[in-house]
Amino acid sequence: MPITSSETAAWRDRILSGDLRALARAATAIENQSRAGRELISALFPQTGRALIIGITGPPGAGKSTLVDQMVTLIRAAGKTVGVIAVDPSSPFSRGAILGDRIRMQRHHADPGVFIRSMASRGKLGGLARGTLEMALLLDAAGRDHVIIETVGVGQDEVEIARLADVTVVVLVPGMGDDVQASKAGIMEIADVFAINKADLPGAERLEQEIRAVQSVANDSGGATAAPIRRVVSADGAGVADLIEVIQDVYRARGAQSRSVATWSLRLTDLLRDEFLESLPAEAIQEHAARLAEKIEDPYAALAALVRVIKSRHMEQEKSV
Ligand SMILES: Nc1nc2c(ncn2[C@@H]2O[C@H](COP(=O)(O)OP(=O)(O)O)[C@@H](O)[C@H]2O)c(=O)[nH]1
Ligand SMILES: [Mg+2]
Repeated sequence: MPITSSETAAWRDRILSGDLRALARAATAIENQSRAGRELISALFPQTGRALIIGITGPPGAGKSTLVDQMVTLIRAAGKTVGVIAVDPSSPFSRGAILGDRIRMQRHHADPGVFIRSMASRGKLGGLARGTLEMALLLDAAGRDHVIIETVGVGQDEVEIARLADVTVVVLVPGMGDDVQASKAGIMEIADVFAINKADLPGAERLEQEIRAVQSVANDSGGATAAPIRRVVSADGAGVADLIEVIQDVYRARGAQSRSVATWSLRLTDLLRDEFLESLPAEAIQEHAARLAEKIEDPYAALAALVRVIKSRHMEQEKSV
C-alpha cells in the first residue's frame, strides 16, 4: 500500500466532502505533474469507478465545445453534477480556442455543480493521456456523476484518450464526407456514437449516408454492431437531449463491461507504462551501451545492472515520500 501522509489524507477528505477549492488545487497539482498530485491520486483511487466518462472528439471547429456546453446544461437540469476536461493537444499556447471555450462556459461558472479544466499538451510522450486520466480519476473520485472529455481530432493521442472514456462520441459536420472515408479506420475504431452536428446546414443527410456506408463495410467484415448516429444542432440545442439518452443507453448496454477489470486495466496500462518509461535511467543506459560497444560488458550483465539502478531509485522515492 502507498503511504498516505496526513496532509494528503486531509486534502483527500476535503475533496470527498465536496470542497471546491481543494478540488481546484488538486487539478492544478495534476496539471503540474507534481508528486503531491500523484500521492493524492493514490489516496483517492479507491473512490474511483463511479462516474460515466464521456469522450467527445472530432475535427477542430466541428462544434464540440458548443455541444459540451449544451450537454452540461441538460445534465445539470437533470440534477446531476459534471466535470469537463478540455484537452487541446495541438498547442499549449492556443489561448484563442481556450479563451473562446471559457467565455462560452462562463454561464456555468457560478454553478458549483460544474467543474471545467483545460489541459494543454506537456510535450511528453503519453503525458497528455496520462494527465487526462488522472484528471478524470480526480473528478470521478470527487463525486462528479458525469465526466466529459473534449479532444481534437482522431490521431493517436485521441485514440488513447478515447480509451479512457466509457462512451466516445465522434462529432462530424456536413460537408466532410470525404474526410469520413479518409479517416474511417480511426473513426470506426473509437466511435460508440456519431453526432452529426450543424444539422441546420445542408448535407447532414449525405453525411449520415456516408457513415452508414462505411459502417456496412465494417459490418460485412465482421465488425461490431454499428454505432448509433444522431443529428444535432448544438447552436440551439436541438437533438442534444436525445444524444445524451443514446449515450446513456450505450453505457447501460455495456454497464458491466465498462466497470470490468479489462477496461480498467487498459486505462491503467498506459499510465503505468508511461510512469515506468519515465523512470528509466537514461544516463545509465548510455553508459552501459558504451561498455557493450567496447565489449567490457555483455548485454545480460548490462540489463541486470540497469534493473538494479531502477530498483534502488524506486526505493529512494518510496523513502522520500
Ligand atoms: N451552424 C451551426 N454552427 C455551429 C453549431 N454548433 C457550433 N457551431 C459553430 O461552429 C463554430 C465552432 O464551434 P466550437 O464549439 O468552438 O467547435 P470545436 O472546435 O469543435 O470545439 C462556432 O462558431 C460555433 O458557433 C451548429 O449546430 N450549427
Ligand atoms: Mg473546442
